[in-house]
Amino acid sequence: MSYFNNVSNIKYEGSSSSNPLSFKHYNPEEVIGGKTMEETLRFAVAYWHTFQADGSDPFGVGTMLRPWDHLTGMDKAKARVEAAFEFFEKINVPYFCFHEVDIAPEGRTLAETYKNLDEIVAMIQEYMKTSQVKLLWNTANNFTNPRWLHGAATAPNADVFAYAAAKVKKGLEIGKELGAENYVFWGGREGYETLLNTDMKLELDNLARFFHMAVDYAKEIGFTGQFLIEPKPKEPTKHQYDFDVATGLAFLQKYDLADHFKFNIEANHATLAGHTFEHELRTARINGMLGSVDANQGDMLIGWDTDEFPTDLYSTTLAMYEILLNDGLGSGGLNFDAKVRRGSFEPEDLFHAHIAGMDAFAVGLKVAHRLLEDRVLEDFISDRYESYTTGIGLDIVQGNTDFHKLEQYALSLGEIKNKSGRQERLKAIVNQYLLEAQVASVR
Ligand code: XLS
Ligand code: NI
Ligand code: NI
Repeated sequence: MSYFNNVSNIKYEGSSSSNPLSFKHYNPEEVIGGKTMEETLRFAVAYWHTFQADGSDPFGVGTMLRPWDHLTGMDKAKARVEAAFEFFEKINVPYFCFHEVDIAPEGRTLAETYKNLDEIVAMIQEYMKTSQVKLLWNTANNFTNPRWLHGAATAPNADVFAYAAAKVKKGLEIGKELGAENYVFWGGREGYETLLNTDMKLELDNLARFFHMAVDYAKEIGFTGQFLIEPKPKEPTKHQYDFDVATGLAFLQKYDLADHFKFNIEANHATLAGHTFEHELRTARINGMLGSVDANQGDMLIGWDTDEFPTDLYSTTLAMYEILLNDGLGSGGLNFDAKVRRGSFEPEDLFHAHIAGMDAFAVGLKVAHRLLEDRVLEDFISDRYESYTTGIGLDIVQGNTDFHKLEQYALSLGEIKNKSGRQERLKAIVNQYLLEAQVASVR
């Protein structure tokens, strides 16, 4: 049975190809900086957006046409697994990611949900035996069902906390069974709507207790995947507790969890927090906490999480720059937490969208690699901070001075001379590298 009949395996054809169903820049075997593109980029398909999303929005019903539409319940779930593995193979991604509700329908009871999950997980396991595709991460959907309306691990109701724990426990068992390389905690409804009814301290303490129990259980069953927190500042709640990387890091450090977690950074969540994507990547990287990426992009004119496929080459370049400086993503990857627009309702659009995203990151990788090779920004930056390599600057960074000595030094200074930051020049250089990457691959 084939679900995407009119699409065959997507191949690299180079930037001069006019075949829309081909990669123009993503050449999985091409070696850049000692690693193949496939090894560095580690792309993943998000099960929820690609096989579940129906295109509905607050103003209209679903629009997507999918070859499994006529089915229901477990039959639909099984068709989706078949379709998913066909899609993974045709688009040539090495990884996928899911919430448990994406792969199997919730039952009337938790036990029934487990039963549905076990059946689908066994089916996925069979497919994984013959397929190359691996599980980048799984996660729990503890936000859609009405029981989560006040949150999960931060809910005011202890029964809800217990139910959330059971779901994560099961998720870790599934992750172990399927060889997940990471396990993700996105905040869902962990946050608040109004402080008038919220015990913020208890909710945060409980969240930490929840994470500690998850760490303990992973150890108990021998689940060795990396734990990841995915920050987001708002939506669905007004204030999400895992606001951004800096907030998440302070939380992890306060509760003695920092050794067990890294961050899964989503581009659109960064911009919702009032940061750039690269700011969040940098904050995680310099703290040794950059784990994985939800590769998408937002829309500056729309104030919510639009989860668009990433096509902005400037942004993918600066993201890949951080990722290369991080020496790659380790067990993480670039997961397309992105959905086709409501008007792009044909199955074929799923291919066009992934091709666009994969090519955008491939260009980003090439350009970032050349920028690093030529030490364009590195040399400029080390020159900019040169004053800290000798004299009083060296004393400061080596801890050999104090306010008395610094005051004496300052009093002896004549007029202070600053150097230009050359921002516009640097942006022009990055553009030059971006355009040259294009030209080079057309030749
Ligand atoms: C929602 C999040 C979600 C996580 C996984 O905004 O991005 O999709 O990635 O729960
Ligand atoms: Ni995400
Ligand atoms: Ni998102």
